Amino acid sequence: MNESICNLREQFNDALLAVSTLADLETLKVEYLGKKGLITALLKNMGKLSPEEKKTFGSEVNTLKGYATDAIAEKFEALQKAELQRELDAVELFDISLPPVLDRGSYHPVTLVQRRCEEVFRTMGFAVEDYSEIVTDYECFESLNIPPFHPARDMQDTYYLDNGQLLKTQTSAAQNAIYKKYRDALINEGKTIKAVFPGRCFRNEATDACHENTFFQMEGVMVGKDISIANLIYSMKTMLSEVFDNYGLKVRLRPGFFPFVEPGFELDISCQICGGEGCPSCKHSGWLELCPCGMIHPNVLREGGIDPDEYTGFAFGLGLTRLAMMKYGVKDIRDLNSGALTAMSQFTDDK
Ligand code: FA5
Repeated sequence: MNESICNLREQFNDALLAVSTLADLETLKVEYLGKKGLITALLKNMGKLSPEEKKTFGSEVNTLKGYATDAIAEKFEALQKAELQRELDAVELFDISLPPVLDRGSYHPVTLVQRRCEEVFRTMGFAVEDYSEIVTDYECFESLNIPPFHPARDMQDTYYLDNGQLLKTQTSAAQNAIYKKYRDALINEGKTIKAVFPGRCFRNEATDACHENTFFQMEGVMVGKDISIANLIYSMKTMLSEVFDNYGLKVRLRPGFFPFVEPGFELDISCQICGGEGCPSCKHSGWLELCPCGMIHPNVLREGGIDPDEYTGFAFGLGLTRLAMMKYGVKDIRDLNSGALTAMSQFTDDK
């Protein structure tokens, strides 16, 4: 065998023996078999040899290459086995005969308050409706008396899809479809429209203790003959006293502007975290905006195919996520989207 090939084979054997990790083995492989490796380099010297010598030398280099390739593969397998064994040795032994811990999960606090509200509204004769999270500009704004470029749009920036649709900013986006669904029963059969529609809403805005970019609302509407603010206040009071079991809750109604109601109100509840003293959860005001509401604007009824000279109605947009905060004493709304299962499971016995 050619002396330089013989020397390189010995050098390779010594180096392989010294390798003890997979990473070092990879380095060795590149060093000997890589494009610029030591074995490959041998072939570059062949130019000076006679055709006969070239033949023998080439074949010997190839034999060495095959030998090194096999030896590296064998070492790779041995090192991999050893590494696996080390990992297995590090695993703590456990008793497989112990009974399993079956954690079956729990309802999210928002789901709990949503179901409670649905229950309460059902007892008052409201239908519970579902609606899409992706809506058109018409559904979310234009049908609600908010034309393009109306300044009220600035209050609700959202996430737009390439096709021009958007993630709904408010459950009010379903109002128009609800009016169209029930108007025949209203007009032909004299049936008052009563519906609530909970849903996830999205807003492109900064988050804090009482604002999230993804949150839940429950919209409610009642439309019929002579529906008045008295009906609105009664429905709101009934819902809140049922959800909070009448416990120490103060409510206030103040004027509020929304283009789709006239008159419009903000319905606030006393902060259940600080008892009204002021804290970060209520922006230190002692009150939390929970459920804006008002008498449905004539333009909105008209757009839904209902004659505002004949029928009136109220609408509200209850903040379900905030309601869950207040009901369960969650100080920061962001915790409700945190996915912290242990934290969320403490609010329900119903697992
Ligand atoms: C609206 O969304 C109106 N569509 C409500 C409405 C319906 C008014 C029908 C009149 C008639 P507003 O942006 O204020 O209004 O949101 C309503 C409620 O949703 C708030 O009071 C609050 O409880 C909740 N809410 C709004 N933004 C957020 C947010 N970023 N994070 C958590 N809750 C929110």
